[in-house]
Amino acid sequence: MNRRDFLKGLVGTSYVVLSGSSVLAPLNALAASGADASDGWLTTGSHMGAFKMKRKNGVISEVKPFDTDMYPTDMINGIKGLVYNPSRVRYPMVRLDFLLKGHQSDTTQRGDFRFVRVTWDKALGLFKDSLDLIQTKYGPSGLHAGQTGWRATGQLHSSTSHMQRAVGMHGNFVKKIGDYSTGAGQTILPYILGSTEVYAQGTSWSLILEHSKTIILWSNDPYKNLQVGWNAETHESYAYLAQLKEKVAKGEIRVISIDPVVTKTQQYLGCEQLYINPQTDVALMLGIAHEMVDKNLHDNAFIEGYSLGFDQFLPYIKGETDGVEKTPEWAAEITGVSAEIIRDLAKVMTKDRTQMLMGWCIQRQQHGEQPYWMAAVLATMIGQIGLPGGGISYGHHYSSIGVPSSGAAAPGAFPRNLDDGQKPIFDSTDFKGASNTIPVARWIDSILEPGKTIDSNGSKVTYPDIKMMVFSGNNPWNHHQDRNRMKKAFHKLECIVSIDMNWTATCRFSDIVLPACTTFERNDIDIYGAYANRGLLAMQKMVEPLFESLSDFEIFTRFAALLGKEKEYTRGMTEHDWLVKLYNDCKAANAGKFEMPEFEEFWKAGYVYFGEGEPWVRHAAFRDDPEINPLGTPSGLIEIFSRKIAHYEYDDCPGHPTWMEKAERSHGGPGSDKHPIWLQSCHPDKRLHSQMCESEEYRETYTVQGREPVYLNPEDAKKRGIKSGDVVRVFNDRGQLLAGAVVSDKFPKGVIRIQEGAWYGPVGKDGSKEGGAEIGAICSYGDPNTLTLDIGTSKLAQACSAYTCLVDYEKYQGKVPAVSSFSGPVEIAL
Ligand SMILES: Nc1nc2c(c(=O)[nH]1)N[C@H]1C(S)=C(S)[C@@H](COP(=O)(O)OP(=O)(O)OC[C@H]3O[C@@H](n4cnc5c(=O)[nH]c(N)nc54)[C@H](O)[C@@H]3O)O[C@H]1N2
Ligand SMILES: Nc1nc2c(c(=O)[nH]1)N[C@H]1C(S)=C(S)[C@@H](COP(=O)(O)OP(=O)(O)OC[C@H]3O[C@@H](n4cnc5c(=O)[nH]c(N)nc54)[C@H](O)[C@@H]3O)O[C@H]1N2
Ligand SMILES: [Mo]
Repeated sequence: MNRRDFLKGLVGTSYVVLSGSSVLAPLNALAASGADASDGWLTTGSHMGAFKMKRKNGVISEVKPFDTDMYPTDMINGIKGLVYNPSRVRYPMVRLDFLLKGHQSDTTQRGDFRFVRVTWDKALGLFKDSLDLIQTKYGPSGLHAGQTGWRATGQLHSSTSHMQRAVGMHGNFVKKIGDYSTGAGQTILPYILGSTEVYAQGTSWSLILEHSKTIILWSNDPYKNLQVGWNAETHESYAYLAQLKEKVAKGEIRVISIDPVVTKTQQYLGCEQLYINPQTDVALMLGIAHEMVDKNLHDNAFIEGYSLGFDQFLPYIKGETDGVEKTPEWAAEITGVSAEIIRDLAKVMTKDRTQMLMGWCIQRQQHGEQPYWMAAVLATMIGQIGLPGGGISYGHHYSSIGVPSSGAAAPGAFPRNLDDGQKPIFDSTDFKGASNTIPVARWIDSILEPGKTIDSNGSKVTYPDIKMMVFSGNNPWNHHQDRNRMKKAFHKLECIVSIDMNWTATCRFSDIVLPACTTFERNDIDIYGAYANRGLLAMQKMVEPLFESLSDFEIFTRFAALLGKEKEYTRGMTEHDWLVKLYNDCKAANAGKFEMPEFEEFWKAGYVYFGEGEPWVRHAAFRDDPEINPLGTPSGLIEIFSRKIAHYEYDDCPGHPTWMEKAERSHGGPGSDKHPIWLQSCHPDKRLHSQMCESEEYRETYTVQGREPVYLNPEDAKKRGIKSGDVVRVFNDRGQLLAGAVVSDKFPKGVIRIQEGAWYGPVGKDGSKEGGAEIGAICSYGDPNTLTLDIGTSKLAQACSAYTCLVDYEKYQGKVPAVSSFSGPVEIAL
């Protein structure tokens, strides 16, 4: 029987839904079956830091912070639940209708969560068949395997690299440029300051503490956001924040948090908070600039010596170009900050040494390029760029930026791309006139409108006709905006493959789901301290992979074997060989500078320590001599006016920073008459995006009636008859969700927060999981991206605009459906 006949034979076959018990089998009992002689304390790392973990009877029994971590995150209490939780993908599974009909399946069923268990061989075979079909029928423009995200740390098991190398050995595919984090910032700042800035090492905290008199936290909550890092966090930044708190208390440093919301950092530091209407920061900055010019507070010498284009910008401030003078009164009207405070800010920021610390949230909104550009202009007008404790930083809330780097060479990683000389089986690079790279947040647009040409950072992008997607190490049904629009796009895809540890919403909307093991079920090496690069951590396997899960290395080694390319893939090395090689290469690179023991000794000790680095000032060399050390901008100077950008003639990103109204804005802005509330979907305090939402007991420490909290302003809530503990329906024309009310005076009128990363759990009108496939289905748990707007920031960056989003809410009246996010699929036996 050939495959087609086999599949045909299945159509009409009756099937049974397996009862819940098989899906929710007691996990600890299963885990305990792997009892191991080598019990004891082991070392490992993760985005949340380094830990010691105790293995008892083959099960993780205790987790405690690493010896050197003085400020461990509370999330450590959720770590065990990452391994033992009911959302784990236990074995390879295929969506029912895809198993029956392959690429002819009814794609509107996608998301109904009906899956059939298959063997690894079967699943990998179907995966390869689909890739064959796509490459044969459509070529590389039919396949997108380029999305990335917060896959577990570790230089060997980088899941995205494994997937892209293996799939790349089969054929070429569409990739992405930029990321959701800083898409607008990293695109605009190279024009203005000559580098992305967002991912650059910043002025050392010790120098900021020594020299700054004023620190502006602009849209910035470092106390919350430094809990996690791109590599295992040392959490050393918290030692500096503790010193800052002391200096604030003594009146030695004035810290002003400019934010619509009272942040965790503001509460910790006990510093000043300046409320601002959401999405209006550019207007505030323009008002401040106007006052600086008006009172001649700006540093003319610095502007002349180090920047270009101030004279082209000045007429805009003065209203000569558009008839609107950007006075403090004008800004007050838009921002809700009084003209008096704006005048005072101009004085304060120019009086003493002022360090501006920008968060990333304000560039994840429409025209997100503008606040970053205008902040650079303000810093230029202040004239302290390149001085210790002065100027501007775009990263001190992220991954140990500001903690001096040790200067040691970091270890390499398992290769993402093919080795020199290797060729894919399907070697075509014919993208049929479409682009092979698209802006990261525009992939849904591309699926919906193939062939459309858009502007993007000075060039044109033509959307490829994507028919298949492969996801590993990222969770697009968390990270992307507008779920109902995503459903429409997914109806157009023929095949979706996901590799994950958990039944994320992305797996739910996939056709083939492959179980990866967690980072605690394999060996790896991590960089300890991200930007600080304090040393190397041994990530020692705690327990054997649960159920039928495999490491990403193993999954794609098996996949490569199917392609007849196993040796090419692994270079003939085992996982252990790779670990030793990565370590030894790093040892060789550091020879004579940093002593590293032999691999075995390192592995036994659990870590190598490189020591501390030297304090450092960002942009100091440029300040010292801008001719010898020019910035990477076209002129080598700070570009207040960019000829290059002006030349693009974009209506939504002109040649100098500009205040532009948003598509949706609260507090009297567009759309607020219909949906008056601004939804901010900030990064979660007790999760890493969607990761750790699956950690059951820990989740229960913050949920309300089992649902994600929605933080509400007391007056707004009262008006709607809502109190803490109620179930609330939040809605707009794009979607609806249920969440649990937490009424808090930290949130101003017209503002609510639902943290991103809340697992999408759609249910039908009857409350069923299967009904979650429907467009318009309500989210039973509270994923804010059910509601967010899916547009590019501008023609320049085309980045994510999740924070341009208006909603309304009410007390939920109907029968409250069960949360459908965490219990795995509806398992079907054929
Ligand atoms: N509304 C709104 N949306 C946002 C944001 C926002 O602020 N508001 N923020 C945006 C930002 S800045 C970001 S960075 C993104 C984050 O978006 P993502 O990075 O996509 O989010 P994560 O939830 O971290 O997804 C990582 C996935 O990888 C899986 N994973 C982890 N380790 C491994 C592994 O070893 N192997 C495999 N195969 N899988 C693994 C995890 O289980 C998880 O499902 O979200 C973006 N979306
Ligand atoms: N605990 C934890 N930490 C994390 C992450 C996580 O998932 N969990 N994710 C990491 C990642 S990938 C990223 S990209 C970073 C994200 O870093 P950011 O994007 O900087 O973080 P957020 O906490 O989302 O937003 C910071 C602040 O911006 C404010 N804000 C929002 N809109 C506006 C506005 O219009 N004007 C002003 N003035 N303020 C505004 C919010 O109220 C919030 O207090 O965090 C990193 N750190
Ligand atoms: Mo991010």
